[in-house]
Amino acid sequence: MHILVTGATAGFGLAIAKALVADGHKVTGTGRRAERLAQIAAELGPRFIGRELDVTQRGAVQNVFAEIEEEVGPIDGLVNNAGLALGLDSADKASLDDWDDMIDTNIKGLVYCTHAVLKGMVARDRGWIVNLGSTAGTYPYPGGNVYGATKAFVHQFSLNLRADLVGKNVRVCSIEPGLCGGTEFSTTRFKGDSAQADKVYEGTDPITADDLANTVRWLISLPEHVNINAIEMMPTCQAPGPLAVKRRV
Ligand code: NDP
Ligand code: 8X3
Repeated sequence: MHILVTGATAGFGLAIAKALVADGHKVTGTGRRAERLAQIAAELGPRFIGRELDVTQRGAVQNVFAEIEEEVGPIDGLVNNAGLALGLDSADKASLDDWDDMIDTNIKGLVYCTHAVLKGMVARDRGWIVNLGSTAGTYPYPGGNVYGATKAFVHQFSLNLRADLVGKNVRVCSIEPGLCGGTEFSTTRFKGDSAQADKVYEGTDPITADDLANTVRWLISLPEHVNINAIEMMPTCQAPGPLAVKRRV
C-alpha cells in the first residue's frame, strides 16, 4: 500500500511510518522540518518518501498530495496525525494565537488532507483514513479548552465521514489516546519547557508511540468490510474520573 502519514518527523507519526515501512508499505511522511525528513529517509530507505508540508497551508496540501500521487501512485491510506496542544492556561488566560494555531492544525489541516484524498478513494472504492483524536475530545480537563474541542471535532468529523461513505470500501477511524509519553507533545505544549513536560509523566507508565503504531497495524489488518469507528485508549495508570464539585468553604 501507499500510505501518507502527516507529522512523521516525531512521536506517533514517526513510529507509525517506521512500522508501516517495516511491514513493506510505501510511506510518504510529511512535516515542517525538512532536515528531520531527510534523516528519516536515510534511515528507512527507499520505501520512505519525505515531503516538507505545513498542513495549515491549504494550497500546499493540495499541491503536495497531487504531486505525490503522480510520483508514487494513489494514496491507499492516510494517517491524519499532525497536531498539537499549546498551553494549559484556563480559557480566560489563554493565548488567542495558540487557539488559532490549534484550530488551524488540528481541525483545518486535518480537513485539508482528508479532502485531498477522499475523491480518489471514493472513485477507486478503496482506502482508509485514520485520524488522531484524543480522550481530551471526550473528557474535559482544566486548561484543555480549545485543544479538547479540536479533538471533539476530529471524533465527530470521523463519524460524519462514514455517514457519507456508507456502502463504500473507504474506512475511517478516530484513534483517541489518553496519556502518552516519549513524544514531543508536552514539550510543544509547554513551549520547550522540558522540566514541566517531564512532570506530566512522572510515576506513570504511559502509552507509547509504538503502542499507537501497533494499533494502526491492527486496524489496517482487518478485512475491508470491517470499519472500527473509534478507539479510545488509555494506559492502565489512567481512568476517567469524577465530575468536579466546587464546594463553599
Ligand atoms: P509530537 O509533538 O511528538 O509530534 C507532532 C507531529 O506533528 C510532528 O511530527 C510535527 O512535525 C507535526 N506537526 C505539528 N504541526 C504541524 C503542521 N502545522 N504541519 C505539519 N506537521 C505538523 O506529538 P505526538 O506524536 O504525541 O502527537 C501526534 C498526534 O496525536 C497529535 O495530533 C496529538 O494531538 C495526538 N495525541 C497525542 C497524545 C499525547 O499525549 N502525546 C495523546 C492523544 C492524542 P513538524 O514539527 O516537523 O511539523
Ligand atoms: C493528549 C492527551 O490528556 O494530554 O491528547 O490532552 S491529554
